[in-house]
Amino acid sequence: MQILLLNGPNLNLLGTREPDIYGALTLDDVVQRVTDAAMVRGATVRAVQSNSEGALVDALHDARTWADGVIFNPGAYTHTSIALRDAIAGTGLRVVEIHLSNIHAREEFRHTSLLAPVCVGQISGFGWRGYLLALEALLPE
Ligand code: CA2
Repeated sequence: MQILLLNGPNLNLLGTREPDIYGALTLDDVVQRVTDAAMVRGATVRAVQSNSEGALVDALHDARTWADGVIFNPGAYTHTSIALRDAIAGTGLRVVEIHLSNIHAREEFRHTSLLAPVCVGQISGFGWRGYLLALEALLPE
């Protein structure tokens, strides 16, 4: 199993600010923990982070050729991006949408995900452990 771990805008700042909302781990820490957990299960992880919508679309297109599943935190593009929705639907990839914070308990504009309807499922509010839950959801029983 090969997994794309895809993170969107501002998630490169993890661990530097707002630890009460997003936790104290850096993105590198999160990637390492997911990579370690995947290795135990015989899976490999390739991590990509971008602040650009188009680069995230490109990463999804590229993953079509090699990934068995995608763990995707689209950041604020969750709430705005028809392009990312079309990319997920168009590639047919199995994508789990993940959020560190509980987007449904925050501002109204975060309650809607344009991507969730084309994802396998959504995990929200469990901090960095949500990435491990997403991994588990993608791996075979
Ligand atoms: O809860 C999540 O994982 C979000 O995807 C994070 C996004 C937010 O726009 C979504 O509504 C929910 C924001 C990521 C910002 O990350 C930062 C991390 C540390 C410091 C500043 C920003």
